[in-house]
Amino acid sequence: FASRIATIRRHIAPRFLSARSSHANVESLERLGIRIEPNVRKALSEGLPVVALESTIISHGMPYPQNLSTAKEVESVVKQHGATPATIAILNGVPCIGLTEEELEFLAQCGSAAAKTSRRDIAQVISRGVTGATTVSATMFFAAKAGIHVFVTGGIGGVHRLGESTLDISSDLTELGRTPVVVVCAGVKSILDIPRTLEYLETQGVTVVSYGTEEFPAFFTSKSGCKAPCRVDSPEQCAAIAESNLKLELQSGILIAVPIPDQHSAAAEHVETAIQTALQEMREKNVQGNAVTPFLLKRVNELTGGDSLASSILSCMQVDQLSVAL
Ligand code: PSU
Ligand code: MN
Repeated sequence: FASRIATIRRHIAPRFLSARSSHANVESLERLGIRIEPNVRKALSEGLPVVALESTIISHGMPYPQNLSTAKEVESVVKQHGATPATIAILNGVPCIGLTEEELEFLAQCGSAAAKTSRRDIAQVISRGVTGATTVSATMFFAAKAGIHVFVTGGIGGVHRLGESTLDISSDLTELGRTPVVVVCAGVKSILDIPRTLEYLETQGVTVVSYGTEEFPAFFTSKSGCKAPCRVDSPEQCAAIAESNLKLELQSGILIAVPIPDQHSAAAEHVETAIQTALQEMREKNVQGNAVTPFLLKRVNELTGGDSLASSILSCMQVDQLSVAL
């Protein structure tokens, strides 16, 4: 898969580049107080491919030091294939597009001391001058502002189990409905209600495609029991969808779900048992709001003896490769 990428990217990139020039104006971003890391600045100014990466997965999604090694490794996969990685975060009140190695390290050590920052939190985190790790929704917002069309992560947020009564629906889904960025991921974790997540994405007008499979993947495994609305089998097909979206200015996002390879998938039963236990503990401890997802990720990892974390890391690497091809 990796060996096809360089050639395919050469073929695809120019189509994206023509669309890219409509956005990014580095000076105007800097006037807004957004800091752009020099390598990203150069790539954006020259219209070269840039891949956005989120930072809540670093601060709240994985423990130290695996969070740091994964963050570095995904950046290096992006670089190896000729694109520039731009990890997005708010450091001491300054939104940053692209982080230095020291800044990645700082954020990884901050862990949950960094503010988990989704769209609703952006303004208050900046005004208080604190450090915020951006979720998928906030990362999409900044990526779009900078004219970055492709963003890669592990798992996105969704409709939580029992979301029909709690209304706990991730702002990642509404952001996908309003921001034209291609989000490449490994699907939606089964800590969430996957069928309702897909329903909600349809309501929001999000283009959802699965890569190389009929099913929408469930992150830890390639199977969720839910059929994806559309199947694609090549980076060219993904790029053609993105091109139509940009050309027509649909303004909504595209979700590309790449299943974890079967040999790496965690045993579904094992994960489901851990999820049930974690959900029970969550209710007992009355965990609510934006603490829910980090709590579940941490407990499922502990209860599966690190299996879920190992799958998470592998999934990140895998989806990374496709994002670079775009
Ligand atoms: N799912 C994961 N890993 C993560 C997250 C979700 O498997 O790290 C993070 C992402 O940053 C995502 C956020 O955008 O959690 C969603 O949080 P919430 O459910 O509170 O919207
Ligand atoms: Mn929520």
